[in-house]
Amino acid sequence: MEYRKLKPFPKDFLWGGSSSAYQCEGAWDEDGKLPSVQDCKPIEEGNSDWKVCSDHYHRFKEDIALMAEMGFKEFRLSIPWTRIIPDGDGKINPKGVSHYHEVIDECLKYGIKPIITLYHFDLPQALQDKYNGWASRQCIDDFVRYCEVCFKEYGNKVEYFLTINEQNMMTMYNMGEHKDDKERFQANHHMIVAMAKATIRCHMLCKAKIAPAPNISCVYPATSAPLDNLAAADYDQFRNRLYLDPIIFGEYPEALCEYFRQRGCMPEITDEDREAMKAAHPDFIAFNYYGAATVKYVSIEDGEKAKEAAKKAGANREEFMIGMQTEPGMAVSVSNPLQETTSYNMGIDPVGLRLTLRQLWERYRLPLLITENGCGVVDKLTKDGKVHDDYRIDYLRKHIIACKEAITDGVQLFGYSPWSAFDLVSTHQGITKRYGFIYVNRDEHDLKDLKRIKKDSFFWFKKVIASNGEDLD
Ligand code: IFM
Repeated sequence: MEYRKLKPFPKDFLWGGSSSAYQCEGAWDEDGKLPSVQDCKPIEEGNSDWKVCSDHYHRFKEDIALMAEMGFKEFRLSIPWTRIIPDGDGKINPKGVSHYHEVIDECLKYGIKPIITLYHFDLPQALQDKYNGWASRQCIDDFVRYCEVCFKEYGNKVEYFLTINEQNMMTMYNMGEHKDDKERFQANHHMIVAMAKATIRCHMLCKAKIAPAPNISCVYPATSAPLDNLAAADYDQFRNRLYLDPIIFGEYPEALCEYFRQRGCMPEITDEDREAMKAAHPDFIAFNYYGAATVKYVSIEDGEKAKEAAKKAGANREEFMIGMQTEPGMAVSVSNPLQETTSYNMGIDPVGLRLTLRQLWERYRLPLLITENGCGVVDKLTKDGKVHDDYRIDYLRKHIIACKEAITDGVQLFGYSPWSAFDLVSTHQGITKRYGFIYVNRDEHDLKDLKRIKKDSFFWFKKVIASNGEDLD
């Protein structure tokens, strides 16, 4: 609906920006850190590796000072498990622990609240080698032990922890490279139990609030056909609710359980797992949003054929994506000609953001925090030493208005943390695809001087924050 007047953002609304360690820190083997699975993954052709990234590990003071200049109220960063417990289950690394005390203290010096992601795709490689990572139940206890170190060390200065970033993307795109769906969904279940147990321990050990941080988007049916509408509801269970219902309600969505059973991939759930899932109560929901999904119905037979064809195509990324986005007898994800996209084919859909916010609020009744949303494109450093990123301003403006509309709808939204605070290395498109308010002067392989340059969006966002979201011009 269209309102005549929109409500203002709450007075203490958290404006800021996000990052993840392996994409910005560099220093991949310094101060006792051992490799994570990200450090060991083959690099896509033409892209830079993770060794230096934006060199944030060494330049965090400069970066945080710039965030303070923009007026940030929060900064979302991740702590790599491999800096705190380098091999995942052995000795605690004092240098790693003290580094994040310094980072957190630097944020607090400026009144910026650090929001800490405990896991952002970066499993210790040692655990991958030792027991096949999340496919093993042992990973639950090792993750919880690592989280406990963080709660004890930082819990008296950090107000917000996030357990696992984009668990749903890891499962949907099989980032753990599991051998089949049975193992893939068992690993997913272990992550759910690990989050539940970490949530419980956080509440026991400190006063901080804690939440999951999946990538959530509303799902549109490709047509008004009844079966496409069913596909949209089913895909919502698969894409979104599979990762939120168990941690918030303590139960998997029912229809999806039957679907998994009939496909032979229902995870084994112990009584202890159920108990932890029921006893865990996240304080809020953090979520990343980059555009709505659109699906159409696909029969079991056609879906199986599409998956087989994708498998045969092997390493071809496009075919791989088709395979991963097809759920036989449920839905296939399709592109939406009515949704605008960026040059990297990512959605630009602020209406979808409003709808997503409403659906989350209506379903779970927990306060919401947007932990990622942003415009990843090629930015050009012009001869005058500036970056005129009016497209980013336009993108963010539309999404901030959508947040305001959702707040007017009654949604309890308490922060907006776009991706990313400053330029960092994208997982698939390297540093070429940039999201930040602050330009980092480097190319894919030429590190140049890594100088920080304020983009036009820097000055614009500063104004937005100073006016608490009223001045969006
Ligand atoms: O770079 C990623 C991030 O690690 C997780 N969310 C999506 C971002 C942009 O693609």
